[in-house]
Amino acid sequence: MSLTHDEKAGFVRDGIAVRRGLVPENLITRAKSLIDDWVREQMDASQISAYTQRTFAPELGQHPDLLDLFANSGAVELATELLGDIQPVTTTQIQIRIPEETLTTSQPEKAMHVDGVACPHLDPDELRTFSLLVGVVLSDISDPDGGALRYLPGGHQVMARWFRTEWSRGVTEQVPPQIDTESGTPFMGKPGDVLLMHHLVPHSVGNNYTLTPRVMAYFRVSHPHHAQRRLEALRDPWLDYPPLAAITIASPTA
Ligand SMILES: O=C(O)CCC(=O)C(=O)O
Repeated sequence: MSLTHDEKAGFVRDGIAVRRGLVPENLITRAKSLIDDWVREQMDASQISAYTQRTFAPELGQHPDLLDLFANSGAVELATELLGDIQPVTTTQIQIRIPEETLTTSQPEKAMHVDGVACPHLDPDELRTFSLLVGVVLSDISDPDGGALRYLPGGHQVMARWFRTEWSRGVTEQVPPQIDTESGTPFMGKPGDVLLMHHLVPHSVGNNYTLTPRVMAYFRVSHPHHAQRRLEALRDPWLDYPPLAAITIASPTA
């Protein structure tokens, strides 16, 4: 399992790589059935806001059938190829966008942000950053209005510049104004597709106006040194990506 030179160059330029159909069907079926059971039997409708901020199915965060989506699908190899070395991944985040029509309370949208910086539910001084977000599609996402994740290709460069020149700890804005107003590219896909997204790519998510829940499993992957240099990694987008050094040197705007 490996990324082509074009995929790596695309990742340097856009902050994104997508591998369609990477996760085998049996892993998707097991994960989906666990989540469906949780929704039917354990989901508390009054907690939709809290699940949206953190994770749906918190009880399943360390379930081996969910961790397998990353560990036994080839995704771990792709992440390691980008970062050189990774910290073990021990939890899964499940994000469901519930069809508006079936909601009894509203599900908050998420404005453009990068994860772990100035999160509305965290102390603005606290950084909960990582190096790479890996998203596994668990439902059919064929309508951009179906609660698709929206990302800004190339936004990692803008964010790094903002962190270097304007931002400081305690700032409550999540992104600079020119990014806040962007609507982003919807990430569409089918169960088993995998998104590899640089930690500085801004993204948002809106309501689901279809009749089908949109389900994603996310894995937050860190370079082993990330925790000791969170601030530096916000300002230098390639600090956590030593294997990409040759490509980033060849394209200096990256
Ligand atoms: O896909 C989603 O629901 C949004 C995930 C996200 O942006 C987050 O959890 O920070």
